[in-house]
Amino acid sequence: MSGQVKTIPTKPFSGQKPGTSGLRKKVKVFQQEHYTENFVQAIFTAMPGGSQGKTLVLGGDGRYFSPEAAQIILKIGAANGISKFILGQNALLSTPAVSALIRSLKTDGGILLTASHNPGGPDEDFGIKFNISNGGPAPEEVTNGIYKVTETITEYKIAELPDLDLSKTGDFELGPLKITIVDPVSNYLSLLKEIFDFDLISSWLHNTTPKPTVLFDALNGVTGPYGHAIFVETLGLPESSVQQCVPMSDFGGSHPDPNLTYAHALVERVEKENIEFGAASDGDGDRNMIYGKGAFVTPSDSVAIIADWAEKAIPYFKGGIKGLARSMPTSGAIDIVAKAKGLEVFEVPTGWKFFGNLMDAGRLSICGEESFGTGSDHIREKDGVWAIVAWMSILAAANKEQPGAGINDVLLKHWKKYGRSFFSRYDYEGCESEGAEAMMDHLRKVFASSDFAGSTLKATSSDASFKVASADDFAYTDPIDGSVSTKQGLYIKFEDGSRIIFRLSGTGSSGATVRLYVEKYSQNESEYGLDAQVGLKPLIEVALSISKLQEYTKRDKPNVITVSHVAVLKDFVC
Ligand code: VG1
Ligand code: CO
Repeated sequence: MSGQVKTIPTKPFSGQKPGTSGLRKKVKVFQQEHYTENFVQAIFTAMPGGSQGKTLVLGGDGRYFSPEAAQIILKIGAANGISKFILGQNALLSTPAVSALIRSLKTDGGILLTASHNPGGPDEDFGIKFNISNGGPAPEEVTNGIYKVTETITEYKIAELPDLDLSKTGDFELGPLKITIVDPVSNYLSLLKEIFDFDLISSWLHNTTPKPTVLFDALNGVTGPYGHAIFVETLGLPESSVQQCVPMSDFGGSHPDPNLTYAHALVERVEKENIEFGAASDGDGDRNMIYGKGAFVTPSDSVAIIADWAEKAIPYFKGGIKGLARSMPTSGAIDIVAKAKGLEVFEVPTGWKFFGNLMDAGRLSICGEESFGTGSDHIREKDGVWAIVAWMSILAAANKEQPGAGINDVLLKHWKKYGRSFFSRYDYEGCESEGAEAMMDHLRKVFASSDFAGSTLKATSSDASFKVASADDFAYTDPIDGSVSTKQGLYIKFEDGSRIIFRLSGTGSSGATVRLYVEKYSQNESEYGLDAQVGLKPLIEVALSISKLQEYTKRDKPNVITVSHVAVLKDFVC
């Protein structure tokens, strides 16, 4: 086994098109003979500048099939001239940690083994994603190139090598490959220590009376060791302040998705023990949820509030903020902060890959997505643990101004200053693709009619009505490289500033997920305490009737509703 290269004949598999964030399919699909190999070969073939002599980072959330996929990638990489791989121990690295390693070690990119917040295990999801040398997800130009190769592939190259022992850190050689296996946490932790003032956070946690209680939940995903290193080892909190912190290949059988539905173990303890600050992250560590006693921060508010406090609470931003951004469906709360601060603000399509160019060009510092993704230009992925430490920094700073301030105080103060954007997302998971596509086509036809703009849409259970200002398929021209992305979600904007958006998910592994987003802005203080569900009801009725969603998808209820105060798992009705 000298690393001799074998050329294996193969045939294309259909559907190897990377979605919003990499290729995600059921494990059983990846386990088919040649399936994973084809896609991995396509990454090496389509890699910008070719694969010869490149150094790549490799790691992921530790989900089922990760060790097998890592071995395949090493062998196909060796056969394609890759010179070095830097791996996380046991192939574990959070998505933000991969991005940080690519940037600090100046590698040519990385391969991530993750399906993020999707469940794991032999019957669940696996995923592979390619990141480029800036540390961010490959842009569409590259992912389209990868997809093109998968459509015509006839052979792949693989080196005959023994499996690598992934469990030991250090420098190794594997045939022609140089290998370094690193502790997954240390590089990332030093980066966070450069960004944040841990002494400030520590002093808030230890010198306040009564001491604020904290709970971090890794949902059995990859951030367990990161959370332990931060909360217990760095901040000196008790072991009881972290839970579900051992990465499991099936995430303990649940969804590693930090929302009020799937992070119920956190929600229950926060409520029962009246915990001041609770937080969770997803399977691969790029998402976050902030939840303290009686206070849930919507991701759209979270990014706006971080942007508002950044210069005051986070040393990394002391020199100033360059610009702000959000994905299209995310509420406009951050736009209002940008306006107040005189900063540029960008609206990009859903998916973190669209923020990278703006950051590289020095025009973007802080950005977020409504889907529990928040981050900054310290790396090129969204960063769950960063967002959680950012929120602790804000609370520490807020306590200096107003002793005893909690999450609710920060929220209320923000709304009083800037107004409140009510926001809600309905997810209809597991729909038939045909019906979901037909609903989108139906909406496109409605939008195309000349009298739609200017028409009035009425709610079904009240007198509320909304006048359409504009309606279209969202398209984006990247301000840096001029690339155009079309069909990024259907939106209706109303004259009062409210919005309705429909998108089909690009991260599911089978069938279709319809996402319906609604937003309404209010400057009426008496409404700030309202449950978003109440304030948004008329808009939701309008959305359901104009889209004929129930007719097309045969679903009368969503699976997950994310709103300002509560997210509930509805009965699955199909
Ligand atoms: C979802 C979210 C999107 C996010 C993407 C990846 O995509 O809506 O905002 O960037 O997941 O997140 P979609 O196409 O299913 O709506 V993660 O944590 O999977 O890397
Ligand atoms: Co994720």
